[in-house]
Amino acid sequence: MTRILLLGGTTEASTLARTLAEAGIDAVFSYAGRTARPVGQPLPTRVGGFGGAEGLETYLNTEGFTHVVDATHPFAAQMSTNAVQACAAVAVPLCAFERPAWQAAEGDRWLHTDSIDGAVAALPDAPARVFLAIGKQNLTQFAAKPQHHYLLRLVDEPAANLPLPSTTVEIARGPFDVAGDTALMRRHGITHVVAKNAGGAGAAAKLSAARDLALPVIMIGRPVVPNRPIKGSVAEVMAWLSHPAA
Ligand code: 3Y8
Ligand code: NAP
Repeated sequence: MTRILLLGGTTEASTLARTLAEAGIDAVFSYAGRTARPVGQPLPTRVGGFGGAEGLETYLNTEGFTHVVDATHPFAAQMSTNAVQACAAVAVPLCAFERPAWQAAEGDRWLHTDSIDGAVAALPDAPARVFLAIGKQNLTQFAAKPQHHYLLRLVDEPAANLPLPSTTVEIARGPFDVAGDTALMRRHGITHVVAKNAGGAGAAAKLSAARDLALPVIMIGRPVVPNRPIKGSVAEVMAWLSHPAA
């Protein structure tokens, strides 16, 4: 009997969850518990880590899952790595549901880097006004360049005080739109944008806004994760679920 563990936390995961629920397929949606009030899902939902690859292995066994779909964010490298390890150990088929990386288009002014530290290094020395749209887990590295004013977009109000001296905090969950991001960047006189190459539509608005405003974007490339089959659409995932060997 099919029973699916859906590792979520992205727009793609929410879309797949709706399809699985509508098809009446037995599935569990999983959040890490990063945000205070994650969006509700139409599937039974668990929140919190599994306790590493070993914890996930135990969970897969005790809960009798027949498939795992990793629809986490491309930067959730630890979760994806653990899923590859745990699924191999218990011989449960795994596929990723992942959106392609964004590609620079005509008129884009992207500076590519492959790490957060690379993004810090790519910022100018002269004081700038930086839209740091990478969430809150990697802010500390930017304290190396305190001369800039940072516009931070976070999902929840920051609990502790921020590691940066000059900031404006925008609390928003996304998905975002171009008009909203353009107005936001104009309002704050933004001169540079820092983004993770999340792909997908949920966070692409700031890139279109940057192009329209002729602003440079420091684009952080995706971390490497171990190989597993990658599906690019709900239909491909549903087909894989019927024949996981494919
Ligand atoms: C907890 C679930 C949906 C999901 C929406 C997508 C779209 C908006 C783009 C910007 C970039 C950022 C951040 C972002 C995006 C969607 C999607 C996506 C980027 C939620 C969610 C959870 C998280 C975790 C959160 C991280 C943070 C990253 C904010 C829910 C809203 C910046 C990544 O406060 C924290 O600790 C936040 C942590 C991981 C990255 C970071 O390092 O801080 N996402 N985001 C998931 C869980 O607990 O398992 O709360 O409802 C999901 C979404 N985030 O259903 O439509 O699919 O990409 N999320 C980045 O790309 O740089 C925002 O502001 O332009
Ligand atoms: P990560 O660094 O790859 O994972 C760190 C630990 O968090 C994992 O080892 C696991 O804990 C737990 N975890 C991560 N995703 C989980 C999930 N869906 N269900 C249960 N446990 C999970 O992950 P992250 O980058 O912090 O991302 C956390 C969540 O935010 C994910 O759902 C991801 O899809 C979402 N998200 C992340 C980003 C981003 O920029 N990283 C952007 C948008 C959304 P254990 O080791 O204890 O099992």
